[in-house]
Amino acid sequence: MTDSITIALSKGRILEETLPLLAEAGIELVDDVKKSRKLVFPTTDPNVRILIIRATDVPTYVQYGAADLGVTGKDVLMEHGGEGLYEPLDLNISRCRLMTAGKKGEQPPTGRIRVATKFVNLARRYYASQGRQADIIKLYGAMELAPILDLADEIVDIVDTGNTLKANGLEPRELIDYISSRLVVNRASMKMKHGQINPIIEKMAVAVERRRSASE
Ligand code: PRT
Ligand code: MG
Repeated sequence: MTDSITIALSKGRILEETLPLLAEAGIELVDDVKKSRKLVFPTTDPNVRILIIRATDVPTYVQYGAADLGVTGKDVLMEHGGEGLYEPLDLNISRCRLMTAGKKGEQPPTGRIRVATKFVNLARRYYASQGRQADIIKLYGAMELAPILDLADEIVDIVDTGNTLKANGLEPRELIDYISSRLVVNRASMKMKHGQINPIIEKMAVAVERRRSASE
């Protein structure tokens, strides 16, 4: 029996960098996602469909089995907590760093610190691990504004080139972690649909490894 497989992806860099890897596993989109308002897309494999959802929703869809597989940033995964998920493969794509940042040339306060971020769980754990008392302020975007407007002493955000911080008068402080996107699999699907999911993981792993050695 062949089960149907649902893969959750998000628009933007993750979609763009994941599609070539899926293609090597024989899974390609039939429609042009950019021109469509649909959220569910068929692929060249009649048993596989792709969902396009918000990046932060990907672990949730996979956790509850609404999708069998998903691709998500390690940052999003750390914030979600990873409950109900296997993380079998580092895809080595959408790489960046998770950092604290503050106003350029300014020292962080020695006592209690106010931190603005969209990664509230992750930030709470990080400051606790450093033995620092932190008040975490949840924002949904434009974190860079918070220190400038004295909403917070520091932010926790993704940094790639550092240009966004710089353009807003901020500078990176501490590295929390190196980030890349991961393949995640629903725990029950991994058991029940093993025969279909395993070959996808293996073929994607081969594609990732080939890229890694080509870039050395
Ligand atoms: O955009 P949306 O709100 O829909 O969701 P999202 O921001 O979670 O999704 P998306 O597609 O922007 O990012 C998906 C994943 O890509 C993230 O979860 C990260 O794991 C990874 N990634 C890699 C990045 C970046 N690089 C990145 N540069 N995610 C975000 N950025 C943003 C960052 O937030 C900051 O505003 O780019 C800015 C920093 O870039 P530099 O080059 O100026 O430092
Ligand atoms: Mg974004």
